[in-house]
Amino acid sequence: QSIVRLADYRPSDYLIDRVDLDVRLHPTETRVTATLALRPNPGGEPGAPLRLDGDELTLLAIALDGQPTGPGAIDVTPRALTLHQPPQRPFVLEIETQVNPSANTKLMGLYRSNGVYCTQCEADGFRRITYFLDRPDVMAVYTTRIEGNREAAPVLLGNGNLVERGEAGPERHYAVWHDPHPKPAYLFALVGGRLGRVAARFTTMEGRDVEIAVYVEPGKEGRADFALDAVARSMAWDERTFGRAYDLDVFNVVAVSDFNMGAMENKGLNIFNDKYVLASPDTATDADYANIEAIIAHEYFHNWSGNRVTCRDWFQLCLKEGLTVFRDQEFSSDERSRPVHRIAEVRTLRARQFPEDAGPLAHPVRPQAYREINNFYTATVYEKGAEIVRMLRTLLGPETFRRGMDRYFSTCDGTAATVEDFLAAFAAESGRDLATFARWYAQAGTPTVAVTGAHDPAARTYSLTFRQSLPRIATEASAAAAPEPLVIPVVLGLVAPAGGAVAARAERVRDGVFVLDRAEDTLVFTEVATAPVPSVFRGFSAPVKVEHALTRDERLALLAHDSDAFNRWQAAQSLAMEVLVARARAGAPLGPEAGPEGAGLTAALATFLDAEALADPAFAALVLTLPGEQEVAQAIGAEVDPDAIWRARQTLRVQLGRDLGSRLLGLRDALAEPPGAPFSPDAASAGRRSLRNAALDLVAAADPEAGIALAIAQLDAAATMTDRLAALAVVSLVPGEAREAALARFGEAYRHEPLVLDKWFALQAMIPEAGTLERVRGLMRHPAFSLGNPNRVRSLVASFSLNNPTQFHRPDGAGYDLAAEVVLALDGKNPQVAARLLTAFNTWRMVEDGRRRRAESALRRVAGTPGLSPDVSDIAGRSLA
Ligand code: BAL
Ligand code: ZN
Repeated sequence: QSIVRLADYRPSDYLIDRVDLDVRLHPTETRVTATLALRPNPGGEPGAPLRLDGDELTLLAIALDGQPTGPGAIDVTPRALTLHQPPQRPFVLEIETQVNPSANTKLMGLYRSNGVYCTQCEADGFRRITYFLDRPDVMAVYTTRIEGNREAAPVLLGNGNLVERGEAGPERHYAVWHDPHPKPAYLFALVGGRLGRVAARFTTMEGRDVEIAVYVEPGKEGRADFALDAVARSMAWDERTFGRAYDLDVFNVVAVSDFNMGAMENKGLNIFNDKYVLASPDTATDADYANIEAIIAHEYFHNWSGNRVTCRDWFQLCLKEGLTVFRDQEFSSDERSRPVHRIAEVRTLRARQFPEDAGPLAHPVRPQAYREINNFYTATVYEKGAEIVRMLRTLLGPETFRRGMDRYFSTCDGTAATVEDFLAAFAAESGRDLATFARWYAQAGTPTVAVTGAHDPAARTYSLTFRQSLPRIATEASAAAAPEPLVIPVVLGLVAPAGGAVAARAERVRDGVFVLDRAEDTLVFTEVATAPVPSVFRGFSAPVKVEHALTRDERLALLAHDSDAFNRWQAAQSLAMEVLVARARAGAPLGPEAGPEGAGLTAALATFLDAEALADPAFAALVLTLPGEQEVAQAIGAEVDPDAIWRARQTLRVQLGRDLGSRLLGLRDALAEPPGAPFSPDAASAGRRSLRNAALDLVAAADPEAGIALAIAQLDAAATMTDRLAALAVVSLVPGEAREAALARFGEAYRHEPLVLDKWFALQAMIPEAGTLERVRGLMRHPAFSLGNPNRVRSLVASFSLNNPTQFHRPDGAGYDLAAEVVLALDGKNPQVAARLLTAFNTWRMVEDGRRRRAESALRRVAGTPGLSPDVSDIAGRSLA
């Protein structure tokens, strides 16, 4: 497995201007004729051989300018077709290949999902359809003729606009699609199958009449309306917010049930994991609705940030992904509640990206080298990539940022761009040198910023000193270089301990932003008569760990009085984190009391709930939610005992439930939906449900008997999947017959609903009890489970490995063994999903010695297995390095 380095980038020696594809769909013998209009690239090496990528293709025929190629003119290996002496003028290659969609378990290239033909080409799946220059800087105009059986594939979809359709013999028909926008091969897509459809029309700000359609399994059309509406809202938002209009006459979304990713932004033909399309109150939770809306928006927004402007090479993946995550986060914030969404974003970042950045798989947002690009669709590229764009907006201000975006889109439209092109647009609009800011793209690891404050009553000044430190991280591309200081925007303010803002001034704070761009810096506020409480990194203005030694009273003041909702939430989290870390470090047993600090927290939460819970239930639910076990593990950092963390968290949950119990029950009643109230997935309704269910969860932690009775009543009466699943989650934490009966009833009720069974699998896989491992093994034999379906694997095995720390990290190593066994069983079928599962071992070096040795031995067993895929061998190798 060879290493690919950014430093070795060279333009392609040849370009492809036009691609005419003729795809004759057949379950096992699909034939693809590709007619490629090629020419030497003036920027390439004259006379170089033409090497086309291929993967698991059967070559049937090849012709150069209409003539068969002579003996010795080409070489064909499993991974390439080489034309030794290509003409040094424009020429046409016609290549006929055969593929077997039914045998394609990797779900890359052309495959069948529940009988529907579909494709996935990012990053390098197009080479599994035909031989091609499968790299994103080769952009061509595609015309695709798709032919299929009329009964099995009445719907035939391609990129672009439909230009022709007709009969192709007694049983077959065809459709021709033309996409006028040049695109890289990774954005190619086709679909053929029996599908239901919902559709609407959207008129763009440029006056284009667009037909939007969502295709789903027949009979599930009623579950596609929310996704359809989300497409229209996304189109309108991108026009309003970024001035970007859609550019084809149709926009199609197709939901399939076997999909490696969440969704894919193919030009004009987005293909989705059906989990992120199908929604009904009975089958989807509020979280599902929010995810569907966000992912529909994300894929749609790629039409500009990804498709119209694409990436020069895969090292630039963050250019489209980080930017598009930022755009979808902004969309969700505008459509829902901005502070609540920001907290959700940060929780995801801390739960997924921070551990990645602290473990053996750490890499810069723009990696310098890779062995397998599929392993770089990571939280770092996506989520930290989005944080970089957000920081840029904070540093430049919203107006300059928007002008920079306009310039980026207009100067790079139709090109395959780089991070440098992106930053150049903002540098040009702002007149600022962004070279130092660019370090965010190059340096791995989460920075820590230590903050100390000092009040000088005589001088009436308040000074804040910031000290940034960065981990030194070696990657495959480079030894650990000494990291250089980053440009860190600190949004901040001063809060009076009894409430109200402090009207202090500091010269270097502009619009509430201080820019920390050296290792250490001190900011001085003047006219500060009494000691304030500093509120720093408001809105989580930079993806850093903040070490801020505030007293408990200062944190309580922020929780009560900060004008920044994020920092109010953060104050509650920090108070809880101190309790959790102290108890976990001490290895404290399960107990009724989390100590005096816990009591202080519950008292503050009582005041908060009384004053504000009913006004903003979604925010209140987040304030009540304790930091997750993985986040506590990160805070402890080394020699982690996951059982001690679970006990600490459980003890504090019990204390919150007990001390706040009557309030929580009161809120639950006050927020109850009137019987027969119509369902709405909007943020306000979802927020009420989330607080009711957070309340139930804590009440049940303190009093399992009462909790399970309430939960079973809720389970029976629930009108939504949100309430039903939340109740089942509460029941699942209390061992006994009631739990088993409730689980069995739920499994039986939804036995024909795979996406609901996924929730049921996940919930059981996350039970923090010793019996869970056997339960997971048992569920792997459930008729609805299949290693062939990525959603099933993620629900059951990934939920166990990634979201059940006490059981994955069982002291006897059986959790590691299970994960390793599934990785190996899956690798031959679907290496991408297997490799993703193996990343569960990312934190193995952090756990205490006994577990660490067992995790290492499971990892070594995987790494030493002959015939591993490049995907799994890459993750195993880097995890052990
Ligand atoms: N491009 C892969 C799926 C996504 O991030 O949109
Ligand atoms: Zn994306």
